[in-house]
Amino acid sequence: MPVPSPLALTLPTPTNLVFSNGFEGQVLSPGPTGWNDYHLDPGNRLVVTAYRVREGTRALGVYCLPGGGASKAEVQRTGLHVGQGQVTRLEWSLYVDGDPGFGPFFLADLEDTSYSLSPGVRVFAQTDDSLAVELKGYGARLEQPYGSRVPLPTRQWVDLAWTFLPDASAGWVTLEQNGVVVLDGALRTLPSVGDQVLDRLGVGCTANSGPRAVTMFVDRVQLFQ
Ligand SMILES: [Ca+2]
Repeated sequence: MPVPSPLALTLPTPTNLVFSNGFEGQVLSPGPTGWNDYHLDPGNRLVVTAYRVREGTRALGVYCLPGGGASKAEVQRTGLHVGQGQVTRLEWSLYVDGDPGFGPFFLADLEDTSYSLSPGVRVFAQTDDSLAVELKGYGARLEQPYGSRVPLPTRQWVDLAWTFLPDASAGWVTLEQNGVVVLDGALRTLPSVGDQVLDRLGVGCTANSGPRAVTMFVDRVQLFQ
């Protein structure tokens, strides 16, 4: 399997922590560190568990049935403000407890809830399990180049860091997988010109478009600006 050399990041790394949750305390809470909403479709499950943990004593367990773009099991943080030019970085860890070949599977998104269908940016595993980023509804997608794609490994914890410059015309995205830069390129990252603000973070199974049910674990979620 080809493994690309680490690249120099082209975006600055924001260090102001605006949200942090590792599923240790009261998970759903209106306070500054809690998840304040969730989306759970019938048959799917969200549980706080000590079974697999990246950090601390608890993590989020996610079970998500396949269902095109309609099957979700995610926790959400609303009331965020990710606007034009505000470089934003999401760090989180996940463990896909199953065989390779689970994609397409959507792992995290930041959306504008003030518009119909909540347009926004999202990280997903493609059919070959390599990670990509797209602007939902606009056909804008940044993929790893063929020949050097690094699949998201399964049955192990993976640390992800997604940094992006929100911009309706000149956006930029980097994605690090276990410290290796797997995406670094231009991508439109805001739905339209103007005062568009991405206000809701979702992590977990933000959509299972793959061939089978997926069990995964999520921990150590941090958002920087
Ligand atoms: Ca934890």
